[in-house]
Amino acid sequence: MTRIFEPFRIKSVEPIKFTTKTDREKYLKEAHNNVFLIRAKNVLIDLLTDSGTSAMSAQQWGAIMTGDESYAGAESFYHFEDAVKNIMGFKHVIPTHQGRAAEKIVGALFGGKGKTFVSNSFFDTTRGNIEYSGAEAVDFLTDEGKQPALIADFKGNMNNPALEKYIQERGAENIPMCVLTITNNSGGGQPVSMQNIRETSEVCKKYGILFFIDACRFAENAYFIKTREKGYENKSILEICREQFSYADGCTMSAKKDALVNIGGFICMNDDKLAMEAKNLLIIMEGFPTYGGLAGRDLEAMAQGLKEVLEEDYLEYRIGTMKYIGEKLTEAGVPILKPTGGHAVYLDAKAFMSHIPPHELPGIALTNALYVEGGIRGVEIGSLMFGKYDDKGDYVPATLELVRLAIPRRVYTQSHMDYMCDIIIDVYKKREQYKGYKITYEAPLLRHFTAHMESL
Ligand code: PM9
Repeated sequence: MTRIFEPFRIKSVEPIKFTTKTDREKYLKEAHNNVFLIRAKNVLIDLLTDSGTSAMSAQQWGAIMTGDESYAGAESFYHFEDAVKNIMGFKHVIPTHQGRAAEKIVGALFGGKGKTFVSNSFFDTTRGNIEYSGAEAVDFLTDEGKQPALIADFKGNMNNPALEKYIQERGAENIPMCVLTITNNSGGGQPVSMQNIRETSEVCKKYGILFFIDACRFAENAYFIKTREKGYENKSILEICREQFSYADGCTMSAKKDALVNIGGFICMNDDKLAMEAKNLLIIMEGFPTYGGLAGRDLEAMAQGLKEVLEEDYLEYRIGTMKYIGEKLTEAGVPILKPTGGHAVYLDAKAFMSHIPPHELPGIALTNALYVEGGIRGVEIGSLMFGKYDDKGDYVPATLELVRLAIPRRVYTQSHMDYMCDIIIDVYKKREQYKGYKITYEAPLLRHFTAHMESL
């Protein structure tokens, strides 16, 4: 692939501030060598997350002006509900202010001590909400998904034989819910096949376990099914999306991803009694069920975004962007997680910075080098994020040392992506000169957000 064709014209722009390498060295030092603590205005290309960072369309901004801000029964709610039902087909649609608020309600409804939730891979916030309820969260990712260099079509799949064996051992009565994350963010934005969705649903039905989809990137997943799974090549994205959800009892969604908005989320389900209980919790936690912690204008933006995300030109550009970056980097010998997924490119920092041992945080060395050399902000997904101390206080590194470059939707052009690849390749060529880091401050939980570090 030699060209990314952005299927839009730009109507409104945001300036990018240029900084020098000396400026960036200073900003990084002031931020204690943690890119989370840098002011966004001092970042040239911000790839910290694809969540809530989408550029909205003229139609979405137009819809925002028509938002009905009535407390109860606003028209905007019904537009939003129709848009969700059209794609997902569930009977009840409950808005929340973002994904983790939906997860909190699910955790409160179904969680509790002694219970176990199962998944292909729980995202951090989903796991956090389950564990906060007193329950535990266990992953059953397919073996293919655990091998960064292996090329396979659906590396986000659930390992259903392992799941079924676990259900038999643990007892289905202790497992209230199975959550299938599509695409699988923690596993590299890798897709889940329709066959795997169907099989997971069958396992859940057999044992009477509720089957929910974590739907954040449902349209990106559908595009992979269309282009990679036999029998789906002639189906529309909408048809594929509907089939994905037809196997589930409900879903949680962070609309900050595939609804192309800056804030929003929702829960869907078919069961009347459970939906009533969820709405009762919603009223305490988020707001009345026809706004759920959002303004009417946010509901309008979601309704419109959910239409735009189904456009094939858009999805081709979106998934094609990751492929384009992946091919450019691979050609230059840069080690990446393969194949590229739907929303991000993951650099394999263990191989990239092979001279830096895990306890000296190779992913941080790489993240910080990309910022200093080119003003690019990625995020370490390695031993800073997932490293632990065992019972004796000895350091246990993460299994993988990755740096995620999450691409915001419709924000950057091919020129930005080319610039980013040039910087990564340049850093790769002189990788031996970068040093590791040691942690000088860490919070007891989720330390990567606020840690302070020093170069070794
Ligand atoms: N994902 C991401 O950057 C937002 C930042 S979290 C530190 O990848 C899945 C699969 C997600 C996700 C957020 C959420 C939570 C649930 N499931 O951020 O609460 O990728 O809207 O969604 C982030 P909210």
